[in-house]
Amino acid sequence: GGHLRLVLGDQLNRRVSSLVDLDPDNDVVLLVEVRDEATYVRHHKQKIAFLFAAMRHFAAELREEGIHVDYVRLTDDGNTGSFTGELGRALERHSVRRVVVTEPGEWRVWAMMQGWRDTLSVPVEIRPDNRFLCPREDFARWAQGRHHLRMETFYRGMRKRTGLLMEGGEPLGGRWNFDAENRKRLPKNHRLPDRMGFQPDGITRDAIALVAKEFSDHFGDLGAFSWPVTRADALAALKHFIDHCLPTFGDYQDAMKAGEPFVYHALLSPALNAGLLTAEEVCRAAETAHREGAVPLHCAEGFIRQILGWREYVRGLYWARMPEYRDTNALDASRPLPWFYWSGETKLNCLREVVGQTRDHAYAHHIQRLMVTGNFALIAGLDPAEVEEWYLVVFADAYEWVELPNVHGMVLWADGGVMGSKPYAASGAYIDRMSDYCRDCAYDVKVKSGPNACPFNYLYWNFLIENEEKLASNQRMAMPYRTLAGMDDARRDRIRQDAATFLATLSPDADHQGAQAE
Ligand code: FAD
Ligand code: DLZ
Ligand code: SF4
Repeated sequence: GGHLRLVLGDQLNRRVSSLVDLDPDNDVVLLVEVRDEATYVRHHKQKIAFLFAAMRHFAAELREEGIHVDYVRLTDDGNTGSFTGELGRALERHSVRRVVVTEPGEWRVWAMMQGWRDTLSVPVEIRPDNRFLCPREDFARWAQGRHHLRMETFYRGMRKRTGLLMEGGEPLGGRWNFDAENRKRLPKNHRLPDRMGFQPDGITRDAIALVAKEFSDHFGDLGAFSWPVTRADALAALKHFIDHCLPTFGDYQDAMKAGEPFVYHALLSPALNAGLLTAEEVCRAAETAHREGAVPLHCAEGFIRQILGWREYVRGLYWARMPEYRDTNALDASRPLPWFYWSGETKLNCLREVVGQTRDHAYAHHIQRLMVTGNFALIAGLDPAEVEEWYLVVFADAYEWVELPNVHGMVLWADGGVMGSKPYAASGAYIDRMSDYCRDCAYDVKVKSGPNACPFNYLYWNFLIENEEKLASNQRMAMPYRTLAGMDDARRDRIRQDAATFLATLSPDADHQGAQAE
């Protein structure tokens, strides 16, 4: 007998380590649709449909190569609903010498795999995940002994290691970072590029119909589904992005506009995270476009930093600090997640816009995640575990390895500063500067207190007051705390009162939306 090669739903790449030495004459590739993976959190319908469609296409491609694929569908008779159960059943169907698998993205599945070593009838070989540029061990070595990890240091090391945007050992253009040039608001009447949508084919339509039937009570709509679900389509999406969006990407990276969920963003994260594209090839494509003169350096650098820097960094941090990482709550935040995170029914226009597009597309771009849903969660003191679950549910690209450091660390500062040097708290002025949301809002972003005031304004100061003991000594918070110190008691009381009145209107259940939802 040969090897049984289990490929998980986010490892859909012919070059993944579990398939490199595949022997088509003797080996079997196993892919399984299992209910546990769709429901350990109740994922957005588009995320499940995307993965099932991508898995089915990948299986078909392997079969075309003449590879023996054993594919278990969600509704097949006897499907046990779990990786462990399906692996056990497959071992009864095939006589193999060992199981080969690539280590998973998530700790939860890693722990499951450790159990397989004891319970399965054949040896299990767990191979390193070669879909990333920085091996887990290398990151762990770098992170060892540092309490505060900083992305920028890591990123420069990765630039040197890969040679991306480097020249003679120096950063191309003489600078590592062009962030300052990436902060523009979208001008009025600015025409955004057309986006490349992918019409679902028969396989994808089947997956969509299956999800509509089996997971009808999950969050999200399926109607606008247009994700690339094959490697060929993902490569076409990459090319479209490089040709039409990347040349302007950097300038408007932080911009938000009502009715425009995508701006100049890549929309590549679901494909990247599922293995349809590799980080390396995406970065090389951006670099090549710059070297050929099609893309300015600050745009190529800004984009490569997201992937070579942030993406590798959060993944390394996740594995270096799990499983303890998830359990901290540095700011002792405990307010339940308001229902409007699911319904979108809120008078705060920025939140209504972002939740609405998230329901329609299983997507929001970085600044929306960070400065709208994220910032609100931070300054309203929402419970980290509930916020993390929301982020893991609602986006087509969400996996714990990338979601958790971004939410627990970057957004909520629940890790006490491992991931980011200070909380990204901001008042309404930031949202007003980077978007047009405030124009159509029931609240007035220029008003600081009272019933018409933008809630972000008083929640921001309330957050600083409530966390004074924990944050006032943070160097990078010195400026706002100096301003706070200059406020008299009456002003502080007013802030606390406005915040208490507003927060009392938030309800975690659908039936008690209160004044907030009108
Ligand atoms: P672009 O803006 O065009 O960026 C290009 C690529 O860079 C992305 O595809 C992604 O692979 C990478 N990238 C950018 N920022 C980050 C980052 N902070 N961490 C890791 N990779 C990054 N990304 C996910 O893939 N899954 C998540 O579950 C996820 N959760 C997030 C939660 C919060 C609170 C925040 C602030 C960010 C989160 N991100 C997550 C990162 C980022 O928002 C998304 O990767 C990005 O919006 C995906 O859209 P895009 O492909 O159009 O990205
Ligand atoms: C997210 C997901 C879903 C919804 N369904 C499946 C599935 O049926 N089969 C599968 O192999 N993988 C699925 N996945 C992706 C896994 O959750 C992912 O591989 C683990 O979280 C490890 O990162
Ligand atoms: Fe959001 Fe405040 Fe602007 Fe309304 S006024 S859109 S709540 S930032």
